[in-house]
This record gives sequence, C-alpha cells and structure tokens, in this order.
Amino acid sequence: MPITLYTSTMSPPARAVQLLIKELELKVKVKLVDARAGETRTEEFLRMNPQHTIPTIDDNGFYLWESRAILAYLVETYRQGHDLYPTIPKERALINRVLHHDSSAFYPQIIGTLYPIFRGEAKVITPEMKATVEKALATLELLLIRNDWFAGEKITIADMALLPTIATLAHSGFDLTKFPRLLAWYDNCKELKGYPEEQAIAVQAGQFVRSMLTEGL
Ligand SMILES: N[C@@H](CCC(=O)N[C@@H](CS)C(=O)NCC(=O)O)C(=O)O
Repeated sequence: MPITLYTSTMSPPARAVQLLIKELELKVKVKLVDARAGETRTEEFLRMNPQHTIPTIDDNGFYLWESRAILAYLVETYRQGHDLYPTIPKERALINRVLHHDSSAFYPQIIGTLYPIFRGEAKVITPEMKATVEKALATLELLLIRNDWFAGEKITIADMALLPTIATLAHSGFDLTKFPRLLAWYDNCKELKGYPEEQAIAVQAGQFVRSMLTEGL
C-alpha cells in the first residue's frame, strides 16, 4: 500500500514534504486536510497524531508527524544513502544541525510573524515584526558563508525544509535582495523537480498575506 500523506496546500512544513516526495518520485496517496474546519481534531486524526498537525504520514500503520522527521524517515526508508540525507555521520550531522535550527529558531520566528496575519489578527507588519524576519534571514545568510547549500556543497533535506518558508516570505513582499547568498541559494533551488509547483503555491500564499495587510511592506 502506498504511504498516505495528510497535508494542506499552503502549509510550509507540508510543502517541504511534498518537495521531497516529488524529488524521490515516491508513490504517495495525498489527503488534503482542512485544519480550520476541524479536520485535524477528529477522533480518527487524533488517534493517528495527537498533536493534530499536518503534515502527517501513515506508512501502512506507522504514523509520523513533524515535517523534518518525515523528511529524514522517507529518505532513510525509501532511498537509504541518498545524497539528500547521507548515512555518513558528519554529513548527516550538518544536515541535522540546520533542521534543528529551522525547527527551533527560524520557522518559529517567521511563523510567529505571519500567523497573526493569516488569522486576520494583524493588518500591518510593524517595524518590530519586519526586524524579527530580517534578523532570522540574516542568520541564514551567514549560514551560507562557506557553502552554496545549507549543509554543504549539495542540496539536502535541510534546503527542502527551508525553501517553502523563504518562498512564502519572498512572495509576501519581504526583500531578499539584502541577502545575496540567500537569494542565490533560492535561485539554485530551481533544480528541484517540485520547484514550479512550490513556486505556484508560494505565489498564492504571498498574495494571501498581502491581501490581509492594509499597508504594504
Ligand atoms: N513542527 C511541525 C509544525 C506543523 C504545523 O504547525 N502545522 C500546522 C499547519 S502549518 C497545523 O497542522 N495546524 C493545525 C493544527 O494544529 O490543528 C512540523 O514541522 O510538521
């Protein structure tokens, strides 16, 4: 039986998993879940994932959530040794370092800014919000000081984890030209098979963010 992926179109973590699925050409059954309509809080969903988040996968009764854990699991299980998540400990450690930075710092900083806008609770991006985003982007810019990709000289799941968040920011009107290494990295991501679809979603997400603002950035 193919893996089932519970996902939603706009969610950056879910889009990261979609990017990997496309890249590895994995056979996956996609189920769209509407969290706003309570579909992540049904008893059936909570039995699978008590943290009620998407993305979630069901690999023949093995349930996994947390996008970065899913990325690692899919490579490990279906393409072991692939350059996207190599088995060499030091190479893998560099990837894990970026995934942990994303999970504990970058993504929470960005989503903490964008969520109030998505929910209609904020109508302007204040100078403080902009400064938080720019500080988070500046850290990423520095992480690229020696390499073209976030974990070395090859694209890995670390880049896939970051791309949807950065693409959403870019299409929401945040100026990436202040971060030339990051901008070059963003351009290099075009090599991903799922990039065109990811861009199309980022455009929609960006339009949505801009439509919720009373003042442009
Ligand atoms: N750290 C999680 C974050 C997942 C997450 O926050 N998903 C949101 C959508 S972007 C969600 O499922 N929200 C619905 C809910 O919490 O019920 C991951 O990387 O998978």
